[in-house]
Amino acid sequence: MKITHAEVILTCPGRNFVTLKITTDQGVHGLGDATLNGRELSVASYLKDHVCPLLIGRDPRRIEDTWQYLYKGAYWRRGPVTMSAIGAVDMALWDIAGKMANMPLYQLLGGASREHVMVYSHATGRDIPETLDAFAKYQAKGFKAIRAQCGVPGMKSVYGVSKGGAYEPATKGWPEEQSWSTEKYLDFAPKLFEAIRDKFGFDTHLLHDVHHRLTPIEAARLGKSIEDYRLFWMEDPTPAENQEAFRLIRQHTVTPIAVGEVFNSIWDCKQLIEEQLIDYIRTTITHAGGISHMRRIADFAAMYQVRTGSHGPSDLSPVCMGAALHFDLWAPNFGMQEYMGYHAETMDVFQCAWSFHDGFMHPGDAPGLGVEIDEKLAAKYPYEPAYLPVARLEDGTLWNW
Ligand code: GCO
Ligand code: MG
Repeated sequence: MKITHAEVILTCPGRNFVTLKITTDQGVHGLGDATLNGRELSVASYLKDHVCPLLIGRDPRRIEDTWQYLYKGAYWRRGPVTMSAIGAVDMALWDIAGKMANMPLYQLLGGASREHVMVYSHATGRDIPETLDAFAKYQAKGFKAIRAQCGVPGMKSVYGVSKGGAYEPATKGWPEEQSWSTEKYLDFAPKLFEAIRDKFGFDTHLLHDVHHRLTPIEAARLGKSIEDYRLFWMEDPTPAENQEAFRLIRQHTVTPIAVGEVFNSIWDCKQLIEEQLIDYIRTTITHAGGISHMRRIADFAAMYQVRTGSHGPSDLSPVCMGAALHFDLWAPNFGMQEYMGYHAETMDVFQCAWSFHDGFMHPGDAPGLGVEIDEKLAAKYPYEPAYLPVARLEDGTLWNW
């Protein structure tokens, strides 16, 4: 059996997505998501110019060997571009394997470890009353876990808060400039969680994303000051390049910590997991080398009682979401899956076998990933350049967005 075609599909149904389609001489095809928000064309080129030619003629069943070939064989290892490209190839090959076996991916991985997968969505508002309304709306939809993000008094725009409609951080044209004040945020954040717990009690899991904005000692102070509100997790409290920094946060607070959406290999997670400095690892199928590599990360994390909490924003395509749900259903140490939902145009282009019911999702039982793309419709939405914002302190210093 041989791979005969490997092509990259760029489409913008509501936002940009990069999809890899691999076809075999048996006529079976597989899909992989290679979307890297704001840097889409770099992965598309890495695939088109350097990876797709190498796939032609290879046996699609040799998933592990292909992974090693693309990882070790490139000489230049790791990084979001390389690992997203490898991730897309890996996903597409698992999709083909599932279709050949006539089995959904989760069955190939070892079968379901649970009935369904708990997902969280985003409640956002410009102020506390609006955020409380959004929280109630997600509860009414059945969500058992909700992330809350809110505008901060005195700050013009805040990460995670929509300007009307669904939250989408990337903007067409040049990167948007946002301003950030740690002091204003730290004074305000505990009030938001207090209001949510006062109004809704403790039955719904409450999550929050700090989005890399604090220093370690500030993160420690935040974690400590919100312990009574029992967050499910406090995400990315400080940038995680310097992993020792998390020792300091841990010394001060028992608020659980989730990190890793920007990580792309097991090496990025190693110290945080080994030293039990985090509780949830946020790596995703697309950005962390596909299903084969994510399985290694999950198994390693399980040794330290760290659970998975995969990144699932609307800037990862439904192909990634499909793969993630199969993975989540299997992973013995699954913790939580993010699910923001998608634009209607996106869901017209991608047909998905997954389902949502009462706060939980299931990948469905279609063979492979259970996600297909309507290529004709995709072609009607050409790629549109878009960037993520940048953040500056109030004096103009560039900060972590
Ligand atoms: C999350 C993330 C996203 C990212 C986005 C960047 O927790 O969902 O932080 O909102 O900012 O994926 O492309
Ligand atoms: Mg995040």
